[in-house]
Amino acid sequence: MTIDSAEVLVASPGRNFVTLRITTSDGVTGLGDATVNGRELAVASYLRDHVVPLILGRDEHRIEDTWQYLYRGAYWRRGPITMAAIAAVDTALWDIKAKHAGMPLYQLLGGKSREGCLAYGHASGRDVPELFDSIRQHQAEGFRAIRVQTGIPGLDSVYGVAASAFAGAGGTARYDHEPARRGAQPVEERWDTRAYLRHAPTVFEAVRNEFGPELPLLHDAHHRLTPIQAAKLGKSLEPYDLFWLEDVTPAENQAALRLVREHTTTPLAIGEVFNTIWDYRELIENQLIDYVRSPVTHAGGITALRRIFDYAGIYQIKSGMHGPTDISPVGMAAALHLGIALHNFGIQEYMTHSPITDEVFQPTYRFSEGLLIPGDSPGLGVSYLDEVANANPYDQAYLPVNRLMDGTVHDW
Ligand code: KDG
Ligand code: MG
Repeated sequence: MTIDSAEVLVASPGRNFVTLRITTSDGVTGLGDATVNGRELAVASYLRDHVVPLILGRDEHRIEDTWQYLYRGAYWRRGPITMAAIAAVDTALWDIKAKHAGMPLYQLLGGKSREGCLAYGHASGRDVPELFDSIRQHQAEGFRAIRVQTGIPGLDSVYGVAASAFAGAGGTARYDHEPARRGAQPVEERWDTRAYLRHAPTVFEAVRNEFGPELPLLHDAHHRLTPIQAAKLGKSLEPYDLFWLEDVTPAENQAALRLVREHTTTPLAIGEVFNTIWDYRELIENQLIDYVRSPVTHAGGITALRRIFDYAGIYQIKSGMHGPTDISPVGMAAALHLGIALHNFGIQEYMTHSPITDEVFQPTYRFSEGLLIPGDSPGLGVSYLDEVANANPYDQAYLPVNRLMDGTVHDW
């Protein structure tokens, strides 16, 4: 049995997604997510022009060999586009293998290590009262762990706060934090680090006073701080006992995390923009982080991400896979099959998809009492309805660009 066809499907049901569908000579299909937010067409071209021609006719069961062939064989290694393309092939081949076996994928990854994957949702508000409403709504929906982001006095819009909360920002529902905006140019935002560092501890103090000490709280600094600013933030949030503080500094400089670590016991999570195990080497070996943020979609697929988690597990570092809306239901299903099987699972980010997205992908995973549970049908348990997808063609969208108050381009 061989790979007979591989289609690159680009559509915008609710937001843009790139999906790879592999079909084998005996008619089994597998899906992989290759969505790179704001750069979708680059990965679609990489797949169509350079990967699909290489995998046609290959033995669909040789997952490891295909991974090595695409990674080492390209000569040009790593990077988000390459690794998302490899991830899509890898995920689709795991989907196919599990369908051949007649088992949900997690069975091939070692079976269940737990009943479900603890998920965290995104609560946000322009101010503290709005944030409290959002936290209450998430608790009512069943979330047992909650990410907290708020507006900052003096700034018009801030990462992580539902776009619709900001007048004229184009959001449609109260809590629809979707950072990519449709249009030919990215939206520009403004950022003030000192205002943020002053404001953040006051928000967490208010949340702890209102919701008590038990609720696991998370926060994303979204790569905006210098190492010493990050250290200061971690220290100032210590009294509020965060589950994690995420992406405190731009991740390229792994050594920066040593400085942060030396100053704070707030747990650190990083890596949603990493693509390989090499991006984590210093962080894991020196125990500078507590959670690995890479998702299946951007880190070379199940084969490669499993290696990162096994390596992290040696140092008691846990998984915390990225799960925003730009990880498609295919990427989310892959995360849940891996997460339920892993020993060192930590938590799963879960930003629910829009109804039109779910209509295309028909995910069988479910959210129940704070846990995400992968489907039990053979494979990943995700479909792709061409008719619905094709009615929603690709529509260019970009993540925002960030500038400091004086106009200097800053990390977003
Ligand atoms: O595509 C970028 C988003 O997925 C990212 O900004 C979301 O930081 C993010 C998160 O933690 O979900
Ligand atoms: Mg993040």
